[in-house]
Amino acid sequence: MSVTTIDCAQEPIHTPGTIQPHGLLLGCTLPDWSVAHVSGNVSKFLEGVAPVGLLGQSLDQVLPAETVHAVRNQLQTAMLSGLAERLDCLALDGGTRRYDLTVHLAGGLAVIEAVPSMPGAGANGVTLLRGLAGRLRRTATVSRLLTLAAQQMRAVTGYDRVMIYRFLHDDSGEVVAEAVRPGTDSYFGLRYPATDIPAQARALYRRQPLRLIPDVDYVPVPVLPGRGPDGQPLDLGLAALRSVSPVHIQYLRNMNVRATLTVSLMRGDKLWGLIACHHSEPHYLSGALCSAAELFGQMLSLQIDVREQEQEQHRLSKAQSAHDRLLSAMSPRDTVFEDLGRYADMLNAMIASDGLAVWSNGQLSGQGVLPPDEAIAELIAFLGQKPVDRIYATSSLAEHFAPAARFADRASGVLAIPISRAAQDYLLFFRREVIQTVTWGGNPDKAMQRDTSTGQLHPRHSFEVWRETVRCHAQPWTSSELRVAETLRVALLEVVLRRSELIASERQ
Ligand code: BLA
Repeated sequence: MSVTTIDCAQEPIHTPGTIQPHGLLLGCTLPDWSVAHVSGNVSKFLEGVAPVGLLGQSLDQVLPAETVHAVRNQLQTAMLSGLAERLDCLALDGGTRRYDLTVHLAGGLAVIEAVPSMPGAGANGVTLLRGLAGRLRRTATVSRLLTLAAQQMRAVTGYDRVMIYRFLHDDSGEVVAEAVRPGTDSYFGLRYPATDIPAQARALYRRQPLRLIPDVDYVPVPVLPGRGPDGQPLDLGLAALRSVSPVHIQYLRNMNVRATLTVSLMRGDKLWGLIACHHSEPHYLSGALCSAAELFGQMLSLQIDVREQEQEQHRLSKAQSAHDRLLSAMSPRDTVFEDLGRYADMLNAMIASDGLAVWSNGQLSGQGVLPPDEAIAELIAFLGQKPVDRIYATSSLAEHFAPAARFADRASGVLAIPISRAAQDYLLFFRREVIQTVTWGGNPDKAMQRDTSTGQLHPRHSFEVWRETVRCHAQPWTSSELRVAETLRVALLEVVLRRSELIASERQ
């Protein structure tokens, strides 16, 4: 049976019915703050308290007044932010132990989670953030920034391996920076298929920016009762202690990873990537250090955003000035139609290409590496099916237009700018094939299997490096090139219009 990305995305990971055992969870109905859910491990943290005894009690009877007060206030913030909010170092009973709390709203219930505080742990968090703020601001490139961030994160949290994992256009991902303990395998540069982190998990990581799994071999603790008054299991989507999908647990075991921390990296409201940390032994981080790691992720996200915007802006303004030069050089009597060669350098300064051509009045004139003559008519017919009022661009023409596989070496990428409304005229940029070797962390075609007797999904066992040769792909057109192409389209239409007016007036 073939297993697809959709199969993986079906698992309701937000309602596992259990939590990880390193903390406790309470769910209270509102507005009366009566305990409606409790994790089966409360007696481990609160002496002499049995889980069932708590159900139905008011939170005031369970926790000290000061803690209840702080929790109530923090729930207000959580309701506004739609996220889980943290509270550090609070008492849960009359004893001396202190806990780090998170509070959020789920299905109308207030969900409170608590993990033991670690004295002094906050200091490391400050180090982490200070290091980032100071040094990272001064790094020029994104890749240097990411490597420094991985090193900084590893130095403070002590994980064996800290990776910056970046999502690509097809939701696969790549390890783009890494810091490892000497002797630990490197995953730098490896690609992983989209199914490794399915859609519902990516959606959760957008809302819940930090996930800690201190020990993959944990015994899950049930949340009692299994279903609430509405007959539904408690939604643990925003719960820090949420039990991890068994498929993912198996995945980590297959990778020989015993503990992880994952922090989301956002660009706008999109999940740009993850900081993914691995350890070969159980590894726990205090709530204070988790807060710092979460903030570190947010600061790094902003730094990535700033740099990517700067790069984009730089490319755009270079292209924009080439665009202006081109238009001031062109007159209605002398356009790209009359003399493409004269304008080729200016065009390529805007949008780099291996071949440049104009298709006008059923004829192609061009220069550089172009598709073979006999393929042109068919290619133009294919382009003719696309809307005339926008540019068309692909870096893998053969995927959309099968005959292109025959001339992939000459033109795997095409950017077509329609420059007249009635007749089918185009300015065409071509890019040759760039044969790529993608190094996957395990064969992506065998990323998952289904157990035919139980119907359950399993991740792959082997993460052995697997090389794939990708053909029929050109260097992708960047978003700034596409924006420039669109402005060029509008400007050329204008020039073409003036040219036809001129020709018409001369005929009279
Ligand atoms: C979750 N998979 C994840 C997560 C990562 C990865 C980072 C986030 C959860 C976490 O650890 O905190 C994948 N981890 C990686 C990758 C690297 C890494 C790519 O270190 C690279 C170095 N996984 C599968 C298959 C399925 C699957 C076949 O391989 C589905 C059938 C599912 N992965 C899966 C699920 C989750 C997940 C369901 C969510 C786990 C959870 O949050 O409960």
